[in-house]
Amino acid sequence: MNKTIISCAITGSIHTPSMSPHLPWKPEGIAMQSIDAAAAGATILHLHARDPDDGRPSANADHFGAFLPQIAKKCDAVINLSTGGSAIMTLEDRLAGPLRFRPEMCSLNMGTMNFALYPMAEKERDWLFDWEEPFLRGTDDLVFKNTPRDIAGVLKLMGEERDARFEFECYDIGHLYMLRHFADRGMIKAPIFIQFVFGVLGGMGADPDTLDHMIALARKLFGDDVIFSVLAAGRHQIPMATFSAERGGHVRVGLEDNLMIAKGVLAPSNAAQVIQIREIVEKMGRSIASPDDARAMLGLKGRANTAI
Ligand code: KMH
Ligand code: ZN
Repeated sequence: MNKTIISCAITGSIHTPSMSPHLPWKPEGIAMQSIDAAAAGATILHLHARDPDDGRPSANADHFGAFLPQIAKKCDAVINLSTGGSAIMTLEDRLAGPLRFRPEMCSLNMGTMNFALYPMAEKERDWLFDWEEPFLRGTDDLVFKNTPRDIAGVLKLMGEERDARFEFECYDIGHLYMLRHFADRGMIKAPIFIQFVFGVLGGMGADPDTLDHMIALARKLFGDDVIFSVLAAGRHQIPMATFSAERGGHVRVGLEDNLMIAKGVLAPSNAAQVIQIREIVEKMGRSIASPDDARAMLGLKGRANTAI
């Protein structure tokens, strides 16, 4: 199918409220920006929760519940809930929202790793909330824990028992081999949707040669079962997404991964980034996958089978 899936990651757990006034962290803002991103062409909405009082990363199911019904009412985009949450959370915490809402998709991070955000604390800023600077600085000694037992647990609870399909987040070569290991254990259904993640300090750097290697390796390990997409942090977001689309892959944008729209210019919204990549993809002669196209391509169970 000559169609490109645009995922949009609306808020995440990396950036903090002081970094951009456009980063949505209140439930109304997360809902509004999600609906607008879908209207702009986002096929999949990748969602994290935030504490409505101060924007800190949250995995509280009630915090998800404060925006998911509004989104579901106003758009048909595929809702993909993070099981990565934030590296400061336990896996049990991270699963609260996905367990309650049984989404069509959820993310699954394929390895334990460093997830270092502390360079972002170096920029001079007026911090809006007390938690932000220590949160970022503390990531110099933080492990993002995704052991084989953790991964197996998510596959069982969300995949086997709740029929969700996955955005397999692979930040390194070893993560592809871990994915192969779980395929060999019979725990993964094809098609396998891999999100190559570039530019996180602790994972692979944003380099087109590395992307080519990852694509070749994924095809070697999974053959035709693989469908790949690319996200890259910060200024690499659009260039790496473009490389992905040029290679027949899919793309992810959104303020979770990048706050800018051009050098030195904050993105006014998630939708603005969706429009930016959409125009690039359409100029290549590709069209954007609708949510139902993505459901067919990825074998999703459908919105009606969720608890959203
Ligand atoms: N923010 C991305 C680099 C997840 O939600 O499971 C990683 C991510 C993880 O999206
Ligand atoms: Zn995420």
